[in-house]
Amino acid sequence: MSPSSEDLVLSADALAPEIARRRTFAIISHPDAGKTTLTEKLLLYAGAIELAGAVRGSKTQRHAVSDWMEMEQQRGISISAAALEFELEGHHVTLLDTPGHQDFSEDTYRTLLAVDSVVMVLDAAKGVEPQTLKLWEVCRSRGLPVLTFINKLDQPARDPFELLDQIERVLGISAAPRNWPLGDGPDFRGVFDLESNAVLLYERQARGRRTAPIVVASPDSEEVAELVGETRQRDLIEAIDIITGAGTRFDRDAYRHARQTPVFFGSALNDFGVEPFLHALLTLAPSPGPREADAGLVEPTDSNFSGFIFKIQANMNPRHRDRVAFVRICSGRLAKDMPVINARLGTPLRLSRVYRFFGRDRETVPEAFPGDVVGIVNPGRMAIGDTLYAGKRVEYPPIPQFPSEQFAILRPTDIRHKRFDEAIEQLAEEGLLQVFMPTTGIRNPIIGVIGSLQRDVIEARMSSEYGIACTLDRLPHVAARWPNASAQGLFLPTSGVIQAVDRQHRDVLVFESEWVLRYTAEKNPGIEFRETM
Ligand SMILES: Nc1nc2c(ncn2[C@@H]2O[C@H](COP(=O)(O)OP(=O)(O)OP(=O)(O)O)[C@@H](O)[C@H]2O)c(=O)[nH]1
Ligand SMILES: [Mg+2]
Repeated sequence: MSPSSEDLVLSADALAPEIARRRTFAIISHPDAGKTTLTEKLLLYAGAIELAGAVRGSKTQRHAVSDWMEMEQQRGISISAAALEFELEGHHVTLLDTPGHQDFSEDTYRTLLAVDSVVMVLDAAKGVEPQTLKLWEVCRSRGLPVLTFINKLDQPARDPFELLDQIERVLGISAAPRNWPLGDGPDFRGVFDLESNAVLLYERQARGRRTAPIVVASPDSEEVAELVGETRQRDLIEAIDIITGAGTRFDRDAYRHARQTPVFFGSALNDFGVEPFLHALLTLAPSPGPREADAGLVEPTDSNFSGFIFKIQANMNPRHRDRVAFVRICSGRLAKDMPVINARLGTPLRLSRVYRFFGRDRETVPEAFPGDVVGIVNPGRMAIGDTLYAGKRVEYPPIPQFPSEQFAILRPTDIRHKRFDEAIEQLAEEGLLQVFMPTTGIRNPIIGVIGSLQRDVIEARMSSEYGIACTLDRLPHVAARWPNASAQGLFLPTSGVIQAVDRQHRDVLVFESEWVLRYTAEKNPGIEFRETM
């Protein structure tokens, strides 16, 4: 007999310890700051992998687990957010490595909806870069606590005070250093742990071999001079004076309320400072909390299972060409074979397979808890933003799609391929593109994206995952709008606007310029032209 959802329900008391040990966070930053490298080193330290792979490397070299996509490995950039789950020191950690490039920012944005806290990586030579600032705004609006890792100290870096000052000025959050760098670049000697009064020495030749921290009596003790030299010691004492004088003390409460970010210095590539950082993550980062839903806050200890889909990815594993929906669990326990309901459709479904992720790899799990990100195979009826629940109905807020900014006609180079429509449908379901079928003139679909790198990804994936060679001819068009009335009854200019329908067969207009859009709006008073649907 298969279990009913009541048999699988756990009480709040039984759920609480599972929830308390969970840490679910995303790593964010401007491109190239070192998110994937840090992810890989966190996995290495946690014992989840035995050897670290490189972001850029030859074909034969190991690649980072979170950059599993072929194009990620070829270009050395992250394109799609990857989920990694592992156990460490009694904690159950879910780490999401996100892409920094703005063309993929929608994927990163959706990932931020699924986590309880964030790690922000800064390049020590560059400080707060534009994309970091944009992502930080999202974190702020969601009240997500942020830990900062200032990376690449093995290279010439900015003055640490200047970096802290920049975080405070540009991001408007107080920055509390938890360790302090001893030099930088060729002169980098390590960090001083401000909490435990310990020197962590950086050994240039020690790649992979971790040095143990050396606890000292105080920053001005003789030992410190012996370890790092008198000049560095003087600089350190002066820095500590300034830090103490400025009063930016670490305050756990301020961190949890996103008013302060604890700051750590290190070098991900050299596996330096990663261990204390991971430890801080486990001890400081929050476990899953309540979440806003249609009928108020849902506590994670609520015994009714609920969660929402924040990402869909097709063909992750060449062995099973399927589409996986990533579900963030918000409350209750999810057990294998449990009947759940999709709130948008009102339809039941039985989750016979629940997966957990490790980059491209996945394995089935018998159960999962709030904070976990699990995969379920999507038979095509689930969409990003869908809520799944058991027991009492609940629905989480919809996940808006970013408006497309660039448009192109997508043509298969061969005659119409039979998998062409299916491929486009699946990539649209992932949110990698928006698709508009012209109702007059052009016979090929028009796709909308945010940036040009997405076009490269579409071309590459159409070819490698569906075996379809295609070309994308860029159109000059700048915006798609959904009128709140049938397009047939509208007054439309004779050129500069393409009439089309979206995947749900709703009328949509694609405009060649802002000017044509304004003109059309003026000629159709009372009609709304919506940016998203
Ligand atoms: N010198 C030095 N280089 C580093 C360090 N950490 C990362 N890098 C290098 O910086 C480059 C970018 O690293 P990634 O980890 O791919 O950066 P990312 O933030 O994941 O980039 P995107 O995912 O594309 O946004 C790679 O060439 C890394 O080897 C470090 O501590 N020191
Ligand atoms: Mg990356």
